[in-house]
Amino acid sequence: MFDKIVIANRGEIALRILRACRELDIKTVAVYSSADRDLKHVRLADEAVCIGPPSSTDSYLNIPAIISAAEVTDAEAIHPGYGFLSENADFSEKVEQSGFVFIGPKADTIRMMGDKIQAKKAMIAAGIPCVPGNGDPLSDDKAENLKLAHEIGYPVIIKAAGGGGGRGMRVVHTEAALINAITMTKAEAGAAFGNPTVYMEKFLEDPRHIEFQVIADSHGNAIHLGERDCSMQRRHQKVVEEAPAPGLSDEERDRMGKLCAKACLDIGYRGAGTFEFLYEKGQFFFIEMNTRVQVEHPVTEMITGFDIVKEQLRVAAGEKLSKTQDQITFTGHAIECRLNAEDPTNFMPSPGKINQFHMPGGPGIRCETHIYNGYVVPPFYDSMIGKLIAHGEDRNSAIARMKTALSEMIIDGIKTNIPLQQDIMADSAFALGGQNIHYLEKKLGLD
Ligand code: MV4
Repeated sequence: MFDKIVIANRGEIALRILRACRELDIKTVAVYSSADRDLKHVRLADEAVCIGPPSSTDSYLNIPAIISAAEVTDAEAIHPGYGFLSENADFSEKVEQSGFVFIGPKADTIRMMGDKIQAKKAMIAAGIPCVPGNGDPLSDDKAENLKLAHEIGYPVIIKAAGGGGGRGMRVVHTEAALINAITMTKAEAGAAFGNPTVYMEKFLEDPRHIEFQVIADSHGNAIHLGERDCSMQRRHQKVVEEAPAPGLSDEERDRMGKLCAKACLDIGYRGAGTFEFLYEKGQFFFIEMNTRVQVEHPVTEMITGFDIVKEQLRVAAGEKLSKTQDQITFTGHAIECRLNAEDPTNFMPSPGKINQFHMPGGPGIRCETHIYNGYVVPPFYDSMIGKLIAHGEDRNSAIARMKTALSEMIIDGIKTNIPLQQDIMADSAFALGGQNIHYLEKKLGLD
């Protein structure tokens, strides 16, 4: 196992990684921007290195500064968390070229999954069901594109190969709108991602977002940890996640999970990863693969008892997976509410000083946050300040525990989305489970 690693992130996930390191007796180096001196994990880390000014570009995205921090502290590996450099293939490559271990997949894998066309091709080859549409780059031949859209059937969606997470896509409902939509999406993709390549898919009108968690070692072993339903989202930001997905049968979980684990072996995957699917009328359609640990990983940990972050560290250090597929079991139901420093009505960020913080507790409650009394939420980064996770023997019990915990929690001094989360937990359609990706935006009157 590693002796010392650099945590190249901030906030709750940096603290989560630090805790995993402590359990495994790994020393930690926190790297932080000058706006983040008072972060909880910076205080708790064995060593801390300031890597630049507040702007992410100059600190958490500053590759030479982070690698230098690893060099001066004599660390062995770098954990990128989520966001920032976590899915940057050039970072992963430079980390490894500098003699450190990147805690994640190989640079080539990250690069392949970052190109949505290459990712789709790899998944088709691995037998993963994909959205109708061949995944070939669109040519400039208008007649050919019209023919393709006709074959797929309207509505279709034009997606940028360099996009993802909701960026660089356009829905087309009629033949008359197709050619212009392709031209526009290409131009935007070229400007935004430096790659004008686009492809065409059938547009699924009201799917759910269900994703499978996998983890693989470098000895030819891969397992799945079941799925999460992340359909409660607003503007491509997840708000509530849960596991298992309401209504999914054990047989479907087993079948899809095993297909994902097998695909990991086919593509030579290493580390934790997520296969994202759209789920409509009982069918799964692959859209993207995430090559990092995800914000919502705790709901999977709660129903499996499997520590995903510790396992990331183990497999990155060259150890074999600590469990086989047969040893993974699913118990009860877990729900995660993201906690954001924002106005719950207009979603404007609400940074500032936390005058009072009371963490909820009780059976099945887990609170992942770096905030504390007197902590000042800086204005420079994402507004997520933590996550509240509730586990129960079934979905209703998890919701009841979440409601209790939300009502106990006090975050004073800044605005938070706790009232919105309470509203969702009390929603009668949410109580039924299985709402689609448009439900929350419709409820909020944005549609
Ligand atoms: C789609 C789709 C419908 N049909 N692809 C959005 C984010 C990116 N991961 C892919 N996205 C979508 N791709 C086809 N063929 C609808 C979405 C989509 C979406 C997907 C997941 C979660 C939330 C979403 C919100 C709007 C659109």
